Amino acid sequence: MGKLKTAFVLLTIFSHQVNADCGCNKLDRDASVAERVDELPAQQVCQQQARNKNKHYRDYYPEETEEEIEGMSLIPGGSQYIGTDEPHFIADHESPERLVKFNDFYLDKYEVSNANFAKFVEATNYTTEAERFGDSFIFKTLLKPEQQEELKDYRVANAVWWYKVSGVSWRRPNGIDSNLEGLEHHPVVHVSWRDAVAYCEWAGKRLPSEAEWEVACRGGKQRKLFPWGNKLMPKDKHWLNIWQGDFPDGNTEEDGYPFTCPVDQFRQNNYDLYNIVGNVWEWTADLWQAGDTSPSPNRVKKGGSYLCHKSYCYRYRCAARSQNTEDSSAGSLGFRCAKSV
Ligand SMILES: [Ca+2]
Ligand SMILES: [Ca+2]
Repeated sequence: MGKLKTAFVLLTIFSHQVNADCGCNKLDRDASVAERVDELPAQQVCQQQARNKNKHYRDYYPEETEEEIEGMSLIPGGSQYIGTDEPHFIADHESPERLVKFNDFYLDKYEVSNANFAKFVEATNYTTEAERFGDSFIFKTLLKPEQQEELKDYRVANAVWWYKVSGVSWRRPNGIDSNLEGLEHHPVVHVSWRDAVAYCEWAGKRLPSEAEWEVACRGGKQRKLFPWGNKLMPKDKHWLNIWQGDFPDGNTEEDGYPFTCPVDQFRQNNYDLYNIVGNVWEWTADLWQAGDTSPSPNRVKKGGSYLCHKSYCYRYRCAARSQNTEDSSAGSLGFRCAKSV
């Protein structure tokens, strides 16, 4: 196969893998992502809302001595609206708003870090999919200009700021010459959905469902855009790691981070969750299209990343959602784990 043809095939294949980051994903979504329940009686809804109002998660069980799990928050079960009737990306099926019912569960306070993923790899000799494929996707500004020129045929169609680069993996997240020095407490990236599932299983945990993730994101609040409310920058502070300036050529880095930030950097809601929006996208357990039996189906990812900007990827809202195939990996995609009570 000639080089040009190879490049075309790669562009075609991988545009399906990471195109969600450019807002061009158009897959239909089946309605069964979240567990739906009938409308609760009004009194029960009021009780639930009162229970959820601006409380720290520990306040829900003042008389109980629930098991504390290191690095995890207990998300109290109940009913909560997820989704929105005011969708920004209709094709993403952010709407309709619906009430979901869920049990107590634990969720990692932080995205899984490189240090923790390294423990998993050391204990299991696990090889990630990106390592087996031999490449992954990184953002263009991580490449020198001459590297960008050399690899221009390996950009993603309709998202030419993504380059597929040989040798990039979680161990070399920012290019073939990079390493994890100084990134130990940054989120692990270049991990596929299957890699994330393997890690969570090793840790005695699991990936959260989309509904669980979104309920946790909302922090007990109803119908808010962000985990803390509707304003992007209350008190004129940065509450998440996204992109400031003009995408994709002018990141002013006003939040302090051009790429990933440490997993414990931005505390965002009353459930003590950090970077639940922004920093890196997070895999969830859910299929994008229910019943998809293809070999590598799309899975739902949530929360947006350090590359998101309102002008093209306004997906750092709790209701926002996107997808990638199970075997995809990129420098802006990680995960956190959940655990049933
Ligand atoms: Ca940033
Ligand atoms: Ca995140």
